[in-house]
Amino acid sequence: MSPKNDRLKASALVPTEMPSDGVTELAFLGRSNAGKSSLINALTRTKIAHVSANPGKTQRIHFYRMKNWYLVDLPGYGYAKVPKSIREQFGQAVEDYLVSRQQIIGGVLVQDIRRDPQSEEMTILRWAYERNLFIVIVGTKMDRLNKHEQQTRIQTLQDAYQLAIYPVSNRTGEGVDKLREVIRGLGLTI
Ligand SMILES: Nc1nc2c(ncn2[C@@H]2O[C@H](COP(=O)(O)OP(=O)(O)OP(=O)(O)O)[C@@H](O)[C@H]2O)c(=O)[nH]1
Ligand SMILES: [Mg+2]
Repeated sequence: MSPKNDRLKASALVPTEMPSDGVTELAFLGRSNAGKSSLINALTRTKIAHVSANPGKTQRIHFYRMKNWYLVDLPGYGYAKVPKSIREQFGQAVEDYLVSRQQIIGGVLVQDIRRDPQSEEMTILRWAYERNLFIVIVGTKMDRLNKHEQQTRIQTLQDAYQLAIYPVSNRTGEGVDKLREVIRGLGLTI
């Protein structure tokens, strides 16, 4: 195993492949290509998560070992070029994980700041609310917009989600410190 992956505890599709030590988990989820893996690397100041120009790359649930928790990188959904049968398998894996995993305390819903939420995002919020999970919404790729567009998009997404949006750029690092503080506020060391 390469050194950059020494924090990878498990790569799973079904519960039997997931860690069974009961350690708290915080999951990163969102549409394929939204910037989940890039955000994980920016937050952890590592290159643990694989970033690719080809969407749909993260095809299993990855558990990364942090000090007192597991950071969970869920497969991105909604990428049309991934065959339908495989897409459904990922979707099912994400749903099963969110609906039944006991160790999870919350999710970081990663969303390209330029896109509007769709039914998948609203479904994820509903699953989270049903279980009283903590949810933080992160708007990525802020560097792609000018200042005026940034303000407009943040407001639009806040109205759509009825939640605060944490804007970030994984490229410039803008907003990443603030999000790290939110995670620390959950008692998770990062
Ligand atoms: N400009 C810019 N590009 C970004 C940002 N975050 C991610 N990207 C780019 O967006 C593409 C997808 O990023 P990933 O981090 O692999 O996205 P992902 O959500 O993990 O994608 P899947 O694993 O396919 O679900 C890559 O080309 C990244 O370099 C950002 O904040 N700004
Ligand atoms: Mg990824």
